[in-house]
Amino acid sequence: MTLPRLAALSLALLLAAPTAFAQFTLPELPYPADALEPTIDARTMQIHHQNHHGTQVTNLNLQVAQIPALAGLSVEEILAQVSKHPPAVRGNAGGHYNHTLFWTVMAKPGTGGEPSAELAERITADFGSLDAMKQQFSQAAAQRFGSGWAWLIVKDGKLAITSTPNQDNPLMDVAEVRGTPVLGLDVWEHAYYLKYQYKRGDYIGAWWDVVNWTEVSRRYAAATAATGS
Ligand code: MN3
Repeated sequence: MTLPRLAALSLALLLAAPTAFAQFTLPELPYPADALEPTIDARTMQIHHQNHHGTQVTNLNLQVAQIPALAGLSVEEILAQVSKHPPAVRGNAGGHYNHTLFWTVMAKPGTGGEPSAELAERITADFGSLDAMKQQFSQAAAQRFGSGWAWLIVKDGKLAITSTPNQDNPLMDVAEVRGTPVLGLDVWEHAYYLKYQYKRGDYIGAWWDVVNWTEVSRRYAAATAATGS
């Protein structure tokens, strides 16, 4: 290879390097991949994080490179106007937001704490009790047909439970019920199939052991402060 050609190739590689100027990056898991065992096995966490979420981040950056209107926007800003963009933006921006939240609202069994006083009070006011909220949330997760998510959201200063198909979420302008998620559960088969196979209900029931209530409480406080309610 001649020197000018080598230089041209190097320049092309430099310009094409997706990591150099990536708008979005795959966050590290906030704990080791085996931290959620026995509820969620390490292999599921590794594949889920590196391959599923990782691919969504890569594909979201490819979309951003092709659509100038997305440059410099946060993922939340993209979700708020997602109806204006191709389905690939909806799936990948949704997937990136959803998984980023999902990793943070889980913790090693026995370390997730309890809902803050403010959150506990709101849960009692809106659902009657924590157990009643869990039951309603679990039902939403179990009844989501096919792939999707269950959510606990702040909407007009109150808590509500909803579910979305695919990688949709309540921040999207296309969502049936809109609000700010404080807790989300991935019920795609890739989230549980290695350990639970077809038994989604067992996965949902076990999952409460790894909920990080400290983080859910922090998100609740942020969501209510942001809406002034
Ligand atoms: Mn997933």
